[in-house]
Amino acid sequence: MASSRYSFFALARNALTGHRDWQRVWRSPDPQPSYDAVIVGGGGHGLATAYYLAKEHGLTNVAVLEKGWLGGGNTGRNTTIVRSNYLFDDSAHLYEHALKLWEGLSRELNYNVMFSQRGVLNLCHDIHEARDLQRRCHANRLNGIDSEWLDRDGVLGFCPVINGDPGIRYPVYGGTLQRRGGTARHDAVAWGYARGADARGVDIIQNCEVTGMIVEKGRIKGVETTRGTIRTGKVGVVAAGHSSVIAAMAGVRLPLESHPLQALVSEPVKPAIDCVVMSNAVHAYISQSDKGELVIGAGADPYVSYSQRGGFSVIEETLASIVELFPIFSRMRMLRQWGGIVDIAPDASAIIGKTPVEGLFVNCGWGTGGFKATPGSGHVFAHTIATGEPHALNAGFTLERFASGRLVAEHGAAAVAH
Ligand code: FAD
Ligand code: PYC
Repeated sequence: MASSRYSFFALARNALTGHRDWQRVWRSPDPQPSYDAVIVGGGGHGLATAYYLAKEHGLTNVAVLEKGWLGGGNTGRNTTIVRSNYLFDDSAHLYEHALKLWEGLSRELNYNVMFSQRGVLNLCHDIHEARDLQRRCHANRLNGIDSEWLDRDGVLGFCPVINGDPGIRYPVYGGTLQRRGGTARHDAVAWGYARGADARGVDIIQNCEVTGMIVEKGRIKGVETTRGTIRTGKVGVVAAGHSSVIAAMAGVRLPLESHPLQALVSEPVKPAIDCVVMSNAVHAYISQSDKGELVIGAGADPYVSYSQRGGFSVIEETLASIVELFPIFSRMRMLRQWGGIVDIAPDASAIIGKTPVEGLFVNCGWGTGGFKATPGSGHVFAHTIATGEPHALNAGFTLERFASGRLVAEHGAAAVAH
């Protein structure tokens, strides 16, 4: 690793020379005519998949094809909440696997992903919600996942900027706390995995849109792209809100709906809230970024769309809830708002595995909550692609479950948005 003295002078020289000698962190190769495996989608999940394919399975003749720029999809648009407090065993194990990987990720990638375990507080506002949260808290603990039930005073003690007034529209009743949960730097995760994959020989190809699938006798044979045809026997589709569009190119129908999910940030202020607070009932959540901006999010827009903006009414309702729960923030000005397209499955859980087309694999359906899964998702999907068999941790997340009825109904744990 370069010394900090070298880094300082290199930084200064680059700043003064218009970045002429800036060292690229990954190569920018032209697509080859064929690869052993092709990953469609250069978000965190696709890049993590490529990284673990190379690192753990020795599969390095791999391309990641990204229609735009790395992390320009939901990876760069999300509000970076990481937690593993899901209800059912299958999900709890998968998200906890991811959380454990998060805990060592900066070291693993030698890249600071700024993972901050500041605690995630899930609020409830009445006894019915409290029973749901308590049930999930008990289930988490049975699965070895840290989770604490806090009554109203406990909540206000942990996060004093929350409004404790019992007269508000949704007074705080209590909540659960996962202390190991928190936030991470979204771009860094994509860049760290990209650098690690590239260093192991993976070709990362941006501005390369997949426009068609080549399927012969029920087997995947390659993909058509805006930069030519690429032959391969294995394709992993990791394209979030566009997964169903891409799978349809191979004749596979996925049970997904694509919805906009919005977020916004305020002007930066001094540290004011040192944890993450979420409330399903009022469709709002908040944390503070390292820059000082309040990071605020909403529920998914109720209609199907591919517009990365979202409707004003949704954000207006969310801000009304935030102002009621946090009167201290009522005079803050909002700086930026955006949306991402999330892929929502009927049971609010991911789909990771084979499809009816041999050699075609999907990793999608993460909906409003896949950022937290990024390392775990890439890790198990790489195993699935390399071996053709599910990893023990994604065996429950098959596409067939929508025919068999063995659903993993995580609407309650899937945060504010489903
Ligand atoms: P993406 O990052 O979207 O990557 C998919 C890539 O595929 C994109 O870069 C896209 O350009 C590319 N692509 C699409 N079509 C093609 C094509 N034809 N050819 C080539 N490439 C293509 N999750 C959490 O856990 N915590 C949160 O706090 C959280 N907050 C969120 C807030 C918002 C506003 C949004 C929108 C999402 C949030 N999520 C959150 C969900 C999370 O962002 C996603 O589940 C996760 O980032 C998905 O990662 P990905 O790599 O699968 O998808
Ligand atoms: O899954 O924790 C989550 C989440 C928070 C905001 C959007 N998704």
